[in-house]
Amino acid sequence: MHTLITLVLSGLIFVTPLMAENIKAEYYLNGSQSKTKFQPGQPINVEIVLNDLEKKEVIKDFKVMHGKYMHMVIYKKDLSVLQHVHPYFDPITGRFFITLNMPIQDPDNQDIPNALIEPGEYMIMADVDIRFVGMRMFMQKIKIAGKPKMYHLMEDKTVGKDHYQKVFQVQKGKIQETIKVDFQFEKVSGQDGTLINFYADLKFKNGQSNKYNYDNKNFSPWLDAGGHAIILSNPMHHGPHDHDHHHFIQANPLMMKGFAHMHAVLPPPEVTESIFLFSFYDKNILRKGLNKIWLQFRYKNEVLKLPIVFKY
Ligand SMILES: [Cu+2]
Repeated sequence: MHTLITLVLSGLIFVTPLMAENIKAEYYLNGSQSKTKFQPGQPINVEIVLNDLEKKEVIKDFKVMHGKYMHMVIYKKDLSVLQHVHPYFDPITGRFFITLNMPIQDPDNQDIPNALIEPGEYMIMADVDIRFVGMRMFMQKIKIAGKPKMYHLMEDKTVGKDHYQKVFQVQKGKIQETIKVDFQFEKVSGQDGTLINFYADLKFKNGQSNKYNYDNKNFSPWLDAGGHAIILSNPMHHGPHDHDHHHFIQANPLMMKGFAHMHAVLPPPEVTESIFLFSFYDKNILRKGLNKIWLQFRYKNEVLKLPIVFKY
């Protein structure tokens, strides 16, 4: 079974000694707990400390998940921007930290330099796996000054039922590629939810010709997974208070409404196709209507981010 699903299930079955309500996250943005508005492109230092309110101490015992102690997703309210970064962890103080909008060479943090340059409202979601507690998510709103440009989600081109095709012109670091993504999903009903299988088939344009070929040998794992995918449901269709219910702490992050984070294995080198399978057990989590998925792969040592808007 998929790791994430296993984690959800184990989180539900075992009663953990430390309840989510007894954890308090402190977010410091440029050293302040109250300042949440910044200029576009200005360096923003994000620090997170998690407190165990029962023991009255900082939590320092985390488990590595997909190669990192913390995964951070930052998205603009209209879903036009999504950044996936990994704060650094100081085991002595228990402090997580990352500076956004700064040049950096870290291959696992390619989204840092231009993380917050567009004016608008953003949500920061930080995922951790606390030992003896489980996975938790802590959220913080942040605003980038200026007149925000709001984009409406537009469904991408369908070629069949729950089936999309999109061509991306990718220019990143040393690579310049035209990538055709064939994306489809199927729903498999279960007892207590629906298993959704998302298939992403990636082909690369062959020079000037109109041919697209598979290129399995140039994929490599990123953070212990062959592929990553993050889905956010269209927040615009729902009340602006939707997020306020989260109170910075999710009792079970994977049950968060309108959010999914999935992983896929690398297609084995002996097969010619590059089809990535992402599975998600949807217990009324994704909303009906438009959703946006960001597929992430490591290709020729660059981490690609390929977004598709689909109807769910
Ligand atoms: Cu991550």
